[in-house]
Order: sequence, then C-alpha cells, then structure tokens
Amino acid sequence: MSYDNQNIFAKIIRGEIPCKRVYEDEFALAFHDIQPEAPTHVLVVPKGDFVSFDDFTQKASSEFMVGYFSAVQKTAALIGVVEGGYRIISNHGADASQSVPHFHMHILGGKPLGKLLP
Ligand code: DGP
Repeated sequence: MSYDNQNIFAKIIRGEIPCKRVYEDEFALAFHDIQPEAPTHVLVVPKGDFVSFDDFTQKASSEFMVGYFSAVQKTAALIGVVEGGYRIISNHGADASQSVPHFHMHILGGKPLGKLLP
C-alpha cells in the first residue's frame, strides 16, 4: 500500500486538524485518542510517511526508529502510566482492523487492562 498524505494523522501532524497534544519532538507527535478505550489512551504518530508498523520497520532509518520508540517511552512517562503499567498496540492491515493508514502506536493504561484480546 502506498502512503496517502491526506490521511487524518498526516493532517494532524501538519496542523490542519486539531488534537489534544501530549508530547512532540522531531520524530513524533503524541495526542489523546478521540475514541478512548481505556482511562488513558494516547496515540504516538511518527513524523514520516509510513503506512503501518510493517512499513515503518522496513523504511525508517535506525536513527529515526530509535527516536520514535524513545518518544513512545517519553509519552508513557508524561501521561503517568509507567508505574501502574501500560499496553502498547499497533494494528497493521485488515485483520488487525487498522483504520488510519499512518503508522501509530496506542498507549493504553489507567486501569487493569485484562487479557490481551477480548
Ligand atoms: P487504528 O484502528 O489502530 O488505526 O486506530 C486509529 C485510532 O485513531 C482510533 O482509536 C481512533 C483514532 N482517531 C481517528 N481519527 C482521529 C482524530 O481525528 N483524532 C484523534 N485524536 N484520534 C483519531
């Protein structure tokens, strides 16, 4: 799948659509999910043209990958879920129900999350 720069997260990164920002650096923007599935639910979106985790890990430079995953950890610390625990999820493709074709990780926490899948 080729990257579509009109996807909703590309528009949020460009500032064309507002978001509730949590953290930002040169590698990533983190903001609250519009449809939270846990008391804390934040998305961490890389600032690059990557469709999914699969695409990201094939195309991103090593430096960018380190920067991005470091931004995920900094975001988790900022939103206060490190001590209590958190889950990170990234959906790739149809079977995982990926709905936005721009790579992102969900950080979920704020309560016991139970089993991995419902
Ligand atoms: P996924 O299914 O893994 O592609 O998750 C996409 C998530 O993005 C989903 O939990 C809802 C969220 N989302 C979709 N549109 C918007 C938006 O415009 N703003 C914000 N903050 N989140 C959005």
